[in-house]
Amino acid sequence: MFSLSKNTRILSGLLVATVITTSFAQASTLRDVRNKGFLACGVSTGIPGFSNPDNEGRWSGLDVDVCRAVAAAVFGDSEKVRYIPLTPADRFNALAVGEVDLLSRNTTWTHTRDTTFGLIFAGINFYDGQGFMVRRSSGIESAEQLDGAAVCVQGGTTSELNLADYYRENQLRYQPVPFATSDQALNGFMAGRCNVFSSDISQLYAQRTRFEDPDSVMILPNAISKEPLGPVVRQDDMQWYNIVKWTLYALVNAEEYGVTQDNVDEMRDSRTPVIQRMLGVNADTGRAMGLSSDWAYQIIKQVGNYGEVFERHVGKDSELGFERGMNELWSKGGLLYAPPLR
Ligand SMILES: N[C@@H](CCC(=O)N[C@@H](CS)C(=O)NCC(=O)O)C(=O)O
Repeated sequence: MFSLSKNTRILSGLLVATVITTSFAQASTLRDVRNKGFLACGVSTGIPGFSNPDNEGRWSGLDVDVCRAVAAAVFGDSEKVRYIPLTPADRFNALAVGEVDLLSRNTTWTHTRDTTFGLIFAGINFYDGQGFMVRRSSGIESAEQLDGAAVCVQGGTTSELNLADYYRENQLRYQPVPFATSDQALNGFMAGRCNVFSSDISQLYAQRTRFEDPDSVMILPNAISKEPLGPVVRQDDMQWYNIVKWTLYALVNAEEYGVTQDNVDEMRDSRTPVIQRMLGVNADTGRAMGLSSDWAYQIIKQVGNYGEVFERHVGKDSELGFERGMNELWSKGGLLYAPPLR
């Protein structure tokens, strides 16, 4: 029989061995990203306002700005991003196997995705819900009239799963018509393969801009689910998780403290301690994450604060025309609440 002390020695030896192996095995996405010189960011195959390429293949949108903000924090250069378009069905595997360093693509945070894929959500950059789009000529005005409808939807999404819940709960019948990409789903709807197109409401508004006559379709007032959308990383790298999480918080905190792309240089002279800390004046909030002290300054200078990003891509003067609603700061009645940078 082992004596207690021998047992303890063995245990502590095991513990040291485990610590050593795990620290050797510890993933460093930050190091890998810096070595290759760019951030591989997984985006959608094309959703206006969120992640969408122009005719020259330049990507823009609310989700793209999360990629750009992370690159600004990591490299001091928001341009060092390679965008990898991913369908809903491919996105999680692409992240899990390391094809992308970050998934930033209208992806709903759910329990299954957070706990069973080896992945973790770093936060929420858009609060959404699932809705329905119909042709105006259909005469349908509310979701309750959708009994027996053929519903175009993308496979591998929460939209597909929520539909099943919604119809079961309301004891209605429906015929799902699944598609792999948003283009295919939209074309299916346009070609009359279904009566309804169901997806996150933000994406329905985005898709509506692609109709020759956007007024020929309408989005029903019902929201049948909660869709908190946000960026996702691999679960094995807490440093990288913190970098992405605090990049989101920096965007939100900057808005809360009135720091904008235009005034960020003047704000370096601000006497407000929280702003000084945020911009790396007299404080270094970067070092513990492996970043330089001006990481948040670079985000704001190159990308802007959350409000600026929102207005630029999806706000009331953009093609999508959204009010801030739930995506407003907590101090103005919305849900955005970033922990303090200290
Ligand atoms: N938020 C939902 C739905 C996301 C989703 O992929 N929606 C479609 C709706 S149009 C889309 O973005 N497609 C873009 C693409 O296929 O690249 C989820 O995470 O499952």
